[in-house]
Amino acid sequence: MKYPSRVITIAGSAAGGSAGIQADLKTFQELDVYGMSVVTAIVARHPETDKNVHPQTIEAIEAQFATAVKQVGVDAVKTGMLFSKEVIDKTAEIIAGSTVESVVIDPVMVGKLDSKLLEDDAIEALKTRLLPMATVITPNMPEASFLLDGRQINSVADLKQAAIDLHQLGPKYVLVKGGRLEGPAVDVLYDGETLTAFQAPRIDTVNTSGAGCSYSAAITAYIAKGYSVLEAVQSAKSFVTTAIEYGFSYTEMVGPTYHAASRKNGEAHKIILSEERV
Ligand code: PXL
Repeated sequence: MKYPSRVITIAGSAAGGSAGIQADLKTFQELDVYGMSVVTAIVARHPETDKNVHPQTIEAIEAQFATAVKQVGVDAVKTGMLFSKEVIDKTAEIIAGSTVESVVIDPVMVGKLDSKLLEDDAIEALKTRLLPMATVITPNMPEASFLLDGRQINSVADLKQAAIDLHQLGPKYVLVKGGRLEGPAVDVLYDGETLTAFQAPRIDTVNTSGAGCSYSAAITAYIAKGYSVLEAVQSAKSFVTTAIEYGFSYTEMVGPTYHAASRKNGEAHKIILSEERV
């Protein structure tokens, strides 16, 4: 038997199970890769103190990555919530010191439930230390805007220009996600030469907690399985669109996407591609 590819997420633990490490591991399992994790912080709101982010120590972060490398080995890595400059520096150092070939960076900044997932003084470290090491970066519109010094992004044309400009920071591929636009759900991928737009139907739901985490986790899983970046994005978008379609909530709060939806329903959303050379 060929063993599954080995994938690790370096991210925050979302106690509610919809986002962060939990979304990543559910996605890895659905796509049949071997999932591992480095927890950078625990996100869980204390009912009395209101404290929501509980960072882990640099030592604990290093220990988790070292354990995964020694016990199992790592084919691909994804990063999510890193929270502080210190964690970003350490993450860059441990990835650079490893043999991992594929690196997906989701530049997580703010959660749907209004938690601040990246400190203000960490953005520069993200730009200069981590993004240049990436195979793919996956900013949503607010994140792309932050990384481009506050520039407005309001259209597919803006997504394309943002992808071209973010490519200057050094990643091999930039995927800017247009989830917050109206109309079809369009994301734009740029590799330094060609812009590719990926289009899926817009799904009318509020239950999208962890959709971005799951999307980047799925991209990482497909790359680890040997797909090209373009194929990985296409397959991951189909997976996450189905997960969003079957999103639900147990309470009055914004609920999770349904990671098992593609498997249970044998369903895949068709993603329309269009290419343009720049
Ligand atoms: O969806 C972004 C996100 C990422 N990582 C963690 C989170 C969230 C949103 O709440 O909690 C740990």
